[in-house]
Amino acid sequence: MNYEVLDINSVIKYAKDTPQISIILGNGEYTAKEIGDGNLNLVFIVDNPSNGASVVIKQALPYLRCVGESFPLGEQRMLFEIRSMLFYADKTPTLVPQIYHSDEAKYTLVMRNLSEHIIMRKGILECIRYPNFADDITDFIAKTAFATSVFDMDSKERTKLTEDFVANTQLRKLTEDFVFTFPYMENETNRHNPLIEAAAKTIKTDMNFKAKAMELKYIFMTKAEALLHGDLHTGSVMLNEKETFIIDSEFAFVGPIGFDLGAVVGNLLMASIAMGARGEMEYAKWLESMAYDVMDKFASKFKTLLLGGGGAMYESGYWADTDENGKKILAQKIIGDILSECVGFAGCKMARRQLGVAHILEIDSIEDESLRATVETKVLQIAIKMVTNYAQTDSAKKLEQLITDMK
Ligand code: ADP
Ligand code: SR1
Ligand code: MG
Repeated sequence: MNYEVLDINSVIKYAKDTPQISIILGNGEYTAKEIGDGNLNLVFIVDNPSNGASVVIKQALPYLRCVGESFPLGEQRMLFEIRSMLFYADKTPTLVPQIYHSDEAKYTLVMRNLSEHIIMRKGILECIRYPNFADDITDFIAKTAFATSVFDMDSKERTKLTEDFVANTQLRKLTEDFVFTFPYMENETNRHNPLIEAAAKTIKTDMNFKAKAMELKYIFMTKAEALLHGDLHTGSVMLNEKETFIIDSEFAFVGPIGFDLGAVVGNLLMASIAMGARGEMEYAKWLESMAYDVMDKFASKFKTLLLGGGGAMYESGYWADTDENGKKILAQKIIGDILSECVGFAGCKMARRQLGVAHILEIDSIEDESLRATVETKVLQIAIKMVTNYAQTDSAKKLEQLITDMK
C-alpha cells in the first residue's frame, strides 16, 4: 500500500489542502464523520458548520471492508469508479451526484453530499413510494448502455473504452465468486439463517440450478455488450420522491446489459417479498409491479435507441431507407436476450443474498428468525425458478406469470 488511508482527522487536512475541495467548503473550521455502510470502502462527510457547506469524500480501502483486513482488495478499483462516474456525469448528469474532484493517486472521489436523499433500501423499509424511480433507472441503464454499445460508438472509441475498464479484474472476480459460485458450494465466506439449512444444502446438489448458474457466469464473463455499473442494487441508489441518483460504480466493466437490469429487478423482487412478510401488502405489490415496469420501460427505451443507432454496427447503404423491418427484428432479438439474461442474473443475485457473504437490509433486519426464514425460503424458491427458466423468460409478462404460478 503506497497511499495514506484517511481517518476523520486526516480527511479534514486533505479537504483544507486540496483547492478543489476547499473552494466548495469555504473558510472556517471543518468537521468530519465516517458514514460508510457499504461492503467495501470509506465514506466521509466533511462539513463547514460556519456556512453549511458539505462534501462527501469516498476512499478505497486496501481490503474488503465487510470481511476485514484478511481479505486484501486492490485500492486501484477506485480508478474505475472515478472513470465511470465521470462518464455518467457527461451522459446522464441529472442521475449522478455532482463530482467536485477525483484523485487517482489517493484513490478518492469527492462529490455532492446527497443530504436530502436516502439509500433506496432505507426508503423501502419506510414504505416510501418513488414515482420517478422506474423512469430514472431505465433512463440511466438504457442511455449509458446505448452510448457504450456498438450501436453508438465507433470501433476506435470502443477499443479505448474496453481498455479503460478491462483491468477491473479484481471486482469482476468478486462478482464471479460471490454471485455465481461460492453461495452454491461449500465456502468459508457463506453464511445463512440456520433455519434454512436444508434449502442451503439442497441447492448445492441441484445440478439443474448449478449448470444454469454457470451458464449465466459464462455470459457475465464473456459478453462485452456495454459499459455496466456492475453493482446496481438498491443500496447503490440515493433518492427522494423527486430525484434519483446513482452512486458506487466501482464494479464498472464492459459486460452484458442484463446484469445491471437484473440487479434492479432482483432487488425489487426481494424487497417486495420482505415487505409483504412485514404485513405491507399494498406496498409489496407496488414493488413487484415496479420490477416488471422497469423491464418494460427499459425494453421500450432501448428499442427506440437501437432503431436510431449507427456506430460501428451499420455500414451506410446496408439498410434501404424504407427497410425498418430488418432493424426491428434485430432490436427485438437483442432486447429479448437482454431481458432473459436479466431474469437469470436477478435470480442469481436473489439466491446469493440468502446464502453468501452479503445479505440485504430489508431481510436481515427482520428480527424474528422464523419469519426471516419464511422470506429467505420464498426468495430462494423464486430465484431458483428464475435461474432455471431464464432462457425462455424474455419479457416482464413472462416473469410475472412465472412468479404468479408459484403463489
Ligand atoms: P461502498 O463502495 O462501500 O458500498 P457506497 O458508495 O455504497 O460505498 O457508500 C456507502 C454509503 O455512504 C452509502 O450507503 C450512503 O449512505 C453514503 N454515501 C455514499 N455516497 C454518498 C453521497 N454522495 N452523499 C451522501 N451519502 C453518500
Ligand atoms: C464480497 S461481496 C460484497 C458485495 O458488496 C458489493 O456491493 C457487491 O454486491 C459485492 O458482491
Ligand atoms: Mg455500496
